[in-house]
This record gives sequence, C-alpha cells and structure tokens, in this order.
Amino acid sequence: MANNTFYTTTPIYYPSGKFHIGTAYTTIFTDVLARYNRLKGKDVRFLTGLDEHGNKIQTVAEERGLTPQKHVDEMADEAKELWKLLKISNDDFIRTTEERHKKVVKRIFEKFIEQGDIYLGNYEGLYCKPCESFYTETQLVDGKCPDCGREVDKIKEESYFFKMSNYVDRLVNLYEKNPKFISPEFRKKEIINNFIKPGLEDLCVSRTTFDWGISVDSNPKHVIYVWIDALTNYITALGYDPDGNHSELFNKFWPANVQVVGKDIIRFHTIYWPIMLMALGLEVPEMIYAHGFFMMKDGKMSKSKGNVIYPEMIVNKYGNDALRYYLLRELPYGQDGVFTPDGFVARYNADLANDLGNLLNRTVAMIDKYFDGEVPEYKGNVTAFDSILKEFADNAVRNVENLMDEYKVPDAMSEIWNLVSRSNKYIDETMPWVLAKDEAKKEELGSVMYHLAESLRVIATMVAPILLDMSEEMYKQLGVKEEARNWNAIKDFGTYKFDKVQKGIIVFNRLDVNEEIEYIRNEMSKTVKKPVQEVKEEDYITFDDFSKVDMKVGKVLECEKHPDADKLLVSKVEVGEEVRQIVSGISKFYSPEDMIGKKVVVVTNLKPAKLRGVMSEGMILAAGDGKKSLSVVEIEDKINTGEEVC
Ligand code: ME8
Repeated sequence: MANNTFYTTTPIYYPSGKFHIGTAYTTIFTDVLARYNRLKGKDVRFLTGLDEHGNKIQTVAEERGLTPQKHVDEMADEAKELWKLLKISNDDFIRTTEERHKKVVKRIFEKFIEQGDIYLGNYEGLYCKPCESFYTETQLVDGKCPDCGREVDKIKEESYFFKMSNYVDRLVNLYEKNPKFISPEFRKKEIINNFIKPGLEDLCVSRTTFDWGISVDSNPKHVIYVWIDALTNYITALGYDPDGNHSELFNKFWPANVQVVGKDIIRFHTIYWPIMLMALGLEVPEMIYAHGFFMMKDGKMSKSKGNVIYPEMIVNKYGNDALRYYLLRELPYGQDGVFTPDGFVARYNADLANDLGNLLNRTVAMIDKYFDGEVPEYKGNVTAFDSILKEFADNAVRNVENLMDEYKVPDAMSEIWNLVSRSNKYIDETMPWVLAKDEAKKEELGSVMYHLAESLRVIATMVAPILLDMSEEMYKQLGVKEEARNWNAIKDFGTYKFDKVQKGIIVFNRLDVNEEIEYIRNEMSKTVKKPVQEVKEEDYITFDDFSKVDMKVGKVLECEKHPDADKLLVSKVEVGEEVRQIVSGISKFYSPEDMIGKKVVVVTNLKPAKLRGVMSEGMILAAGDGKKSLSVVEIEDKINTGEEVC
C-alpha cells in the first residue's frame, strides 16, 4: 500500500536566534499537509528539526558565552516549546548533533569517498558565513553574497570536493521527467538558468578552519560541510543505513511526498540533495515545494528595523487559529506576501469573526430556538435553494481536495470560504425567521436547518487541518461524532444524521480595529535591537549614594500566599539575628515551597510599608520583567545570613 503513506518535511532550522513568523510559516504549512493527509486516512510521517552545526552556530554560541552544545540544547528546548504552543503535529524532531544522525552522515561521507564521488583538493574561493555558502566570482552581486547581500570572505584551504559533474545529466533528466519535482514551475527555470546552464561546479564539502561539526572519519581535521550534514537529516531521521539495513520506517516512508522549503534554500534542495540521493542509489522525493517569503511593508523582517513578528505574540493575544489562518491565507502559492497589522485585523474580523463565526452561532442558535436543539432529518431538497447549496458544498469538497492534493493551501482556503459565504447567503435567501412564523412551513424550516448544519459539518472537516480549535468547537456544537470527523465522511452531502446541537463558546470575537493595530505595531517596535545606552553625566550616582542602600544576605524560613493578592507571597526572612516579614510580587514564578530555604538579597533599610494590608519590612531582589520571566537573586549557601552585599 505504498500510496497510502505520506512523508513530509520542513527544513531543519538554524538555532541561531529566536524563531519568527517566517520559520513558523513553513512549519505550520507542513503541519497542514500532514493533518490533511491524516484526515484522509493516510499513514503520515511529519519531520522537523534543527540544523545545529557550522561556523555560524559556533560564533553565536561564543557570543553568548556558551559552548555550542549548551547553546543548541537551549535552542532545541525553545523550538520544541514553540511548536507545542502552535500545536504542530510533527512525529519526530531531529537534531543534527544526535548520534543517530552523526554516525550515518560519517558513513555516507566515507561511502562517497570510496565511490569516487568525493575527492581531496584545495579550495580557494568566496564564502558567505551567515549563509554557509560558497560562491564563484560570477555569482556575486556587486561583489557581495547573492543571497543575503553581505560581504564574502576569500578562503584557501585543503578541502574535499563532491564531483557534481558526474550527475548533471541525470539531474536534468529528472527535471524533465518529473515536471513537479521543482514546484512551482517557474523556480525550475531559475535553477536551470542560474546554476545548471553556466556549468555546475564541484562542491566544496569539508572545512578545516573550525571544528563545530561532524568530522570526516578517515581524516578528522576535516569537518563535513554543514549542508551535506543537514540535507541527510531527511533520511537519517527515518533510519537510513548506508550499508543497506534500513529501518522499517525508512522502507515505508522514503521517498518523501513533498519536502517544503522557503525560496532561499531551493538550490540546495533541488540540485545538491537529489544528486546526493542519486549517489546513494536512492529515490528522490516526489516534490520540493518552495514557498515565497513573508515580507514587511518596509522590506525584509529585521531586528534593526524593528519590524519582526514573533508567533508567540499573535498566539497569546489572538489565538493559534488566527495566526495559522492569516499566515496560510496571506502567502499566495509559491509567491511572497506582506504581513501587515491592518491586514491581520481585517482578515480576523471579516473571515473568522463575521463569516465563519457568525454562520456557526446563528445556525446553532436557530436550531436551538426552533427545534429545541434537535437537528431535523434530511428530507432531500425542500426549499428552492436547497439543491443549490448541496451542489455548491459537493463541488467545494471536490475542489478543495484537488487543491490540497496539489498542496495549494491558500487556494483551497479561498474555496472553503466561498462555501462559508454561500451558506450565509442561503440564510438570507431562505429567511428562516419568516418560515418560523408559519406552522405550515415547518418542513421547509427543518430542511433549512439541516442544510446549514450539514454545510457547517463539511466546513468543519475542511478547516480541520487549518483551524484547530475552531473545527473542534464546530464539531462539538454541531454534535459531530468522533468517527465522522474525517474526509470520507464529507463526500456525500445529506447523509449525516445529527444528534442535538449544543451552544458553545465564541471562538472569534470581533476586534476593535484601531486598538489592535496599535497593539501589534507596539509589540513589533519592542523587537528593535536597542543600542547600548549611554549614561549621561547627570544620571550617574556617587558611591555615597549607592552606599545608602543597605543590602544583606537573608534566608527564607517561611513563605505563604498573601491572603488578599494572588500575585504576592509573604516570606519570613532571617537576616542575621532578626527575622523580617517581606511581601514580594513573585507568586507567578515561585510557589511558597520554592522559596523556603533560599538565600536571597534583602534591601534592609527600605521604609516599611503595608502591601494589600500586610506589612513588608524590606525587599527581596529579583531580575526579569516580572511578566514573562523573573528570577530571585540567590546567594551561595556558604555565605551567612546578615552578611553585607556590596
Ligand atoms: O536555511 N518567510 O535554516 P534557516 C517565510 N538550516 N519563510 C521564511 C522566512 C520568511 N520571511 N524566513 C525564514 C536554513 N523562513 C537551513 C536549512 S534544511 C536541510 C537546512 C523559513 O533557519 C523558510 O522555510 O535559515 C526558509 O527556507 C527557512 O525558514 C530558513 O531557515
């Protein structure tokens, strides 16, 4: 049953900084493909992960004063947490520092040497560090990196090379035989004109100037080029074995159905990746789909411009569904799109709150009111408009399926919203509130309610890969049983027997346009990388000023919640001979039990004050903004309580 499996992947991202909506976009897009195929009953494997080696990561770690391993460990936790927040349904998360990956990459490299695909030579060329890429003089744009526009370095070193020329003919043949291998089609022309026609040069595949990477077994001063290391993740994660004893997973899922990447890394995935697979004697993926980029009104997202959008901000304020909907709908298939706060709020209000949200609320409220919540049975086409809606819905399911099978998610979404609009129009046409006034029209009214419920059921399943909370809520309110929540169940409009509907929560509340645009802009401006602040002469304090603050080491003996304020904890702190009662706003981050026994820094000459009715005689020092993070300043146990802090 080879065609009942579906394997899809995202790029493995560089853990070099906080992940923004660009990275989130690719992962959400791929998540939608995985969820859709699961809905269709396929056996799905969805892989994402991190690309943790290379000079760039080593430099970032050094800047943070951490070892590369510690740095990537922290970033991996951050990535996993983000994907959890966004409810990404990946089946595996690969890190290139894992043993399961490293040992296979080493074997693959040796195999390439043994086969004569890789040879030892000398590299003299131009290297862009942020992109981890080599370029020839002719590929540079105005003497700078063609991908990121930054300065490139001249490098000379002994290196291994991959003999790309051995495979060019087979590669061109692949492009011709599998027209969908590079999608969208116009990207294929770019690749052929920019890289294949000028003559594909042998690729430098090792470095000796840094060591954060996988070393070559037979010549350990060489580190394997990060792209050779990274690209293989798609097979090492499945359990590929260079010696032929592949895992069951590998046999089942390789070749991948679609590998999703951004347009910036299409060259690596459509030239080097298939060539590596050919050299290993493996099949190539069915499709490399390269999506466009999210831009901002003033160009690329960048911290210095202060126009970066982080997914957490949108999710925490507007919900995960709103983020997914906007990102997926806003980037046309294969093209770039622009993120604007205005566009986000407009789409939220129009598509989610008004069109879909209202359709659900109105329908459930009417069934509740006119039929005590019992959805009437299907009686065929009763009103003049019934067959039109049924046909529209049946067509929508077919069109959406065809588009989703081609991974054209934004086009599929616009088809789904056509059905949403058509259903709203059906309410205006049939005017149930008029039918309800006439006992003789009871059957017509019943048919209208059934058609609306059925249309919403179809919509709930079609949006299920996209709007995770909303589809769940729709199923719940309409009373759609677990076993009917799949793609097959929506192919015959009119076949479903509903139970009772159930009024529920409103998932998308209309937003105040100006207020929310302002909020998002404000959050974006907080991302600006601020220059180190200079202190003005008049802002300095003297040593005498500083010495006025009396700080001592204290030990928390007892701690409990403040009786009247959720945010406050009340601690009894031993400071030398005395015990003081101190109230602190730390309960979001510490439970009373966490605090007991801690050695902390206490400001002892702060004027005592009552905080929400409880006396506080000092202050416990802590770091952080108090909203997202906070850490109490702790002192090593060897220092006695009552000692000065200076
Ligand atoms: O290239 N809009 O990792 P990376 C949309 N480690 N997508 C965007 C985007 C934007 N503005 N910015 C980034 C690497 N992306 C390599 C990959 S794979 C074997 C190795 C997404 O962290 C898009 O998918 O630089 C792009 O291809 C990817 O992030 C680059 O991630």
